[in-house]
Amino acid sequence: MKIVAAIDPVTRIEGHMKVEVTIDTVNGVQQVVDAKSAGTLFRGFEKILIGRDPRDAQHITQRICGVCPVSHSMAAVIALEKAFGITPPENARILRNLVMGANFIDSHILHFYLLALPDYIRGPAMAPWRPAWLVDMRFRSSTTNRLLSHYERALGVRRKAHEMGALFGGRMPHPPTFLPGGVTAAATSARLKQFKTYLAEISSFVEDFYIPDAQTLASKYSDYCELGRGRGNLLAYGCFDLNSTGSKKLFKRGFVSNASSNVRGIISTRITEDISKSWYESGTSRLRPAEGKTLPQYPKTGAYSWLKAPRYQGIAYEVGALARMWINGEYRQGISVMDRHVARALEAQKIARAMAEWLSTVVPDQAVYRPNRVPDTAEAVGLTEAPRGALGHWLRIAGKKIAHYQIITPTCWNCSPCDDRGMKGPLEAALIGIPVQDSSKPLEVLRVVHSFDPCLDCAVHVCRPKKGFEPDPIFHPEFDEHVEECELL
Ligand code: NFE
Repeated sequence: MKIVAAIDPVTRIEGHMKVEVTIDTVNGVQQVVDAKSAGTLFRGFEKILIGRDPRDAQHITQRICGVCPVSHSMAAVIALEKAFGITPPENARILRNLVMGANFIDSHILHFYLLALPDYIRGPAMAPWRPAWLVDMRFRSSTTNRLLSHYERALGVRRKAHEMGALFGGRMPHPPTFLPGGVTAAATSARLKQFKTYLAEISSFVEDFYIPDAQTLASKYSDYCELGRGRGNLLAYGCFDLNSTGSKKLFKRGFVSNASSNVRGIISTRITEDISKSWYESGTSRLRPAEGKTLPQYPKTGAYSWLKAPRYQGIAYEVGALARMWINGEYRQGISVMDRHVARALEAQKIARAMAEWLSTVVPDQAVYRPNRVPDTAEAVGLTEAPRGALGHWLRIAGKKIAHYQIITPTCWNCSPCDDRGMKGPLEAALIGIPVQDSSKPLEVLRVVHSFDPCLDCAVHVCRPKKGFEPDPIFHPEFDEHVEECELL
């Protein structure tokens, strides 16, 4: 007998998400036979940007999310600098990389210890460990206690990663120092020295705790090295520019199909967004982001998510640390729940090591900003990576103002709904075939969801309510208390 189970809201992620699975018995094994992932709030940032000074973009877009604000700033300044026809001074390029590196490491540690690990260990009988589905907990108490002590330690390390990023970011999250032409933070010897001290301590945590813990998890739950694969299509825009034009990067750009080692180049005009199962006006499907529209339509027959469905040449791709490491040729053990965790930990190490090298190439007290002018008209795209994967900002300027802005976030790629050809999003595809012991506590489903590290804040976002507005369950049918109307619609 088929059972439909919904996890709504999915917790230990950022933002608001619902996952619905259909469970049936196939060949004697109870398993997921269908899956739908849905973003349950609307994001109106693209509309907020229209008519603004283009130099507001990096400040406004980073407010999309507190976990990957640096990447939104980075994508915005890349797009703006292309539009302005400028490049930043060397020092600025490196300082931006250092701030973004601090954010990546912080985000990966946050994800592993605070968001994913509680799916595998029995924590103390208190918040945030309860309520919990305490099934399939395999670690003995000594290992559990060790991991719990690392969880606690991770909180302090995260704080230090924030402090490290704030040295050149101004503060964290939402660093105000990025702007087209460079940064507003001086590269003083004192700050560089302080950064080095932080980095040494954080790197030790990554090498001595995070990587071994991820490997411990992967070996105890080795069946999850075979679960949650999906189609095996991976894509990355690449990031951490190693020269001023961005032609050399720490993580390169490319995509692979079906877990192959054949990395192919990306042509950004081949990216489109399908909205046939998304609450947007039907006439706006399969548009390129340079022409994309944000026109909500709710209700809409057959639609189930506020996320659009990004596709490359019509195909859905998984993005994130595993995709980056795979495309770089540095991790090709497999595509699964555990491979995502291990690749993320190894990526944190790779970034920390690169940051130590970059740090030594900053020339103290040299220029960090190049003056520039806003052009009358221009069009550009800023492609980079956020901790959760490929991030793109598409910008058009007219009359020195923003005339068009579209953002495709990593979680839109990973948690996208089905498209008009019936192709499921990467998370949905990864859920098919997952065995479920107890359909009233589908922890196995949650483990797959968490392995993608979803952030629905980035993918979708709510706006401020209209004055005197009476709530109407138009934007969120299930959660009336969250219902708000966006006056920008
Ligand atoms: Ni809100 Fe984000 C990252 C971006 S995910 S965390 O990483 O962009 O959609």
